[in-house]
Amino acid sequence: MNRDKLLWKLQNIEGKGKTAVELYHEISSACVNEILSEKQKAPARCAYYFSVEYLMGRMFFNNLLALGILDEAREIFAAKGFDLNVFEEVEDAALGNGGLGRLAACYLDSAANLGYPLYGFGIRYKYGLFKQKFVGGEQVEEADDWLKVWGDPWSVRRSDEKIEVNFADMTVTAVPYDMPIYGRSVNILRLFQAEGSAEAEKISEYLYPADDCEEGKLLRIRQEYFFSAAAVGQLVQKYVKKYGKNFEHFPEFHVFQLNDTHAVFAVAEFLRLLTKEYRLTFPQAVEVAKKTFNYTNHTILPEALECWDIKLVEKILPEIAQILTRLHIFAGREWNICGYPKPEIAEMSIVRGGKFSMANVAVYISGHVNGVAEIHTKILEERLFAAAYRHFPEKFLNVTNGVTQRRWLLLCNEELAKFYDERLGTAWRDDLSLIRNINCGDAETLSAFSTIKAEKKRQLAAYIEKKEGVKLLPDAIYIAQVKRLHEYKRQFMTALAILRIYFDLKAGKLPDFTPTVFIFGAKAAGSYKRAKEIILFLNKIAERIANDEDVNARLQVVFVQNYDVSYAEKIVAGSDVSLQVSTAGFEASGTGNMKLMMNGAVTVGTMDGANIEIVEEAGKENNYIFGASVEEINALENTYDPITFAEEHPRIKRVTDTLTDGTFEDADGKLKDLASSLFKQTYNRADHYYVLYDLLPLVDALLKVNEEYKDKTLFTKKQLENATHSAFFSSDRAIQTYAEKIWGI
Ligand code: 26Q
Repeated sequence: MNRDKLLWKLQNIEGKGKTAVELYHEISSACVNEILSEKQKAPARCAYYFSVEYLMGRMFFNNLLALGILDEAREIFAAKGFDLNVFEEVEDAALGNGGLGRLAACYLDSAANLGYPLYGFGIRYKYGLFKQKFVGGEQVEEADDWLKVWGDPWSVRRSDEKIEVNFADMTVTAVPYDMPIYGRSVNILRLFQAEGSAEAEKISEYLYPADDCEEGKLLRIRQEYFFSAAAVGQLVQKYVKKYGKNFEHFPEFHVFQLNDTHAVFAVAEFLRLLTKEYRLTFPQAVEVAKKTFNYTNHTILPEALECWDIKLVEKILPEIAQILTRLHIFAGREWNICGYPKPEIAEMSIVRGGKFSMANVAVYISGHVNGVAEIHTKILEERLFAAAYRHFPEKFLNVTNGVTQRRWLLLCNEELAKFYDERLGTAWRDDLSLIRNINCGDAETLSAFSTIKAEKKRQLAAYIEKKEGVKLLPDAIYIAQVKRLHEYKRQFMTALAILRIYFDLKAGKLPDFTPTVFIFGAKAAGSYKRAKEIILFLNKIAERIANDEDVNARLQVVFVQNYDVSYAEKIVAGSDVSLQVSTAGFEASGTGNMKLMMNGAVTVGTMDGANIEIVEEAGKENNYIFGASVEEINALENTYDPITFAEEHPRIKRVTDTLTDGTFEDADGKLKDLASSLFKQTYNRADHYYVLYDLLPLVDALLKVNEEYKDKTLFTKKQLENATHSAFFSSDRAIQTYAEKIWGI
């Protein structure tokens, strides 16, 4: 990339008389053209990432930063009387729900920066994740028409590379939109748009707004097959053109990574093409596939494990259903010959109870299967895929997640980046492990860090005031719980803990309480009733506390609307404390925990997901671990009775009673329903996620933070220890691991 030429081009963009949208397009297009003008030599072996979600966030600032022209561009346009910050209004590219989609975005960023050839495939949704508003404390969803105002100048439509995808009842054209990812190498994220009949176009209209699946949905199957088949079709076509029909060498040039089971139809399509179009025998095709595919699991929630009704698949994809059935028989025969016990074969089977188990397809075909944190991988090996692990232990490995320090530090906290620059030079930007060399015991260093944290808190408060119209308490501890809304993530438990603190404050039992602000951000899937009730409950608590003169100078709750990547950038930089309180064994990894840590928040968390590795890196003494471990939870399973438990703990009962005793207005019984999730068997057992069991330990942990925060130097040191020990959680490290251990690129 010719930086001077690009800057010169920007210099020559006429500012006068142009709208912000016009300028946005001119600047973005100049960058894209410059990036693409660079001729890339195609590497022999490439990795391909198959993901139904990419949560890219705002592209503009990140790309200018990657190009190394962000500061200059700001100056150039300031001189023309135009403030680039206007582009903070540009919509996020929110083509994902949460962790899994954002991880894909971080990985693309890291791969390009490290110069690894990693190409992404996915869907170009017309509408991204819904926009969220609160009306009377309740979540209201609105369509995310992200292209309407600002368009998408960071992508290039490639009509010349379109490809047809066939369903039994229609043919759909998949038109690629290529988004260059700039770094040491220029990689491409290729998102397919569905075109053709009105029915066909529906396929790429909406992102499924749930991060779990309750039942098989026809449109979801169409989406998954649509992009998987388009991607596989193109790669196979290109290979045949270049190397002919001998597929023996295909795995030398290609390695596929399945981001969860959402693209497992790619396996079936690959087998279909090789056997039906290129005349390989079925065993030959399976052999090639086994050398090509790899699978990452991101969840062990039973309701999120994809199992598609065979009848449903047969209806719209008869050939694919046939191939999966054949694979089922083929694998079964293989396992039988090896003499594996019947129950274990049943456990690993592709067809189970009239459904295709997509996870079992993935595990069978993949050369490598990985979990996303140590404890999660262990759970996969011991529970979810125990039989497969027993017979194919060599397939399994752990790759703990990571996040890109470019967006989650350089971009969102330039003050902290400068702090490192001044003390370490700039080499840490590409090798984050160097930040460990900061001396956390040095008084001047601590004071500088504390000044930065105070400034980021001030910026966050200003932003929240602008967006929500709420003035945050100054000089308070900022505690953030920001993530998708899910029962297992236990925002509900935090709500009850806040009520506990509220009652104690009111009763004068906490005379030395340091003012505290709880910041929540979360979207609930539109159909997830219970999650929406938790949002309502938290908003009611926020209102109650705000209106209570006894406590509102010391305690505050704010639930921000429309939490997204751009909001996250502000919150992770401006928080003191990171709440990661999932029921042990349920959060595969978490990545928000890493972003907050990188910006110097201490963790109040359970021994779950990557929290365990976070405290290993930064020290247990610098964080606040509480609650039941996986082993304890497992042991409780048959004995835990939340009703008795609450009766035995009046401090718990006092707060759960507020759901039913008229403390809060509840004409439509939503809070009553929440209470029943704790005390009655509903779709889960009573208090399935051990909210009450871990509640008082959470309150204690929060009060410990509150006490220790008073020693400013000590607390700042804890924060800095966390920030400077976050290098392991860089997605650069994660991508290096994938590249070396799985992809061989
Ligand atoms: C499946 C079928 C039908 C409709 C939707 C889905 C679906 C969609 C999204 C199922 C799951 C997801 C997303 C899962 C997810 O985001 N998991 C998170 O992945 C992160 C990255 O590895 C982890 O850090 C989190 O712990 C994990 O919850």
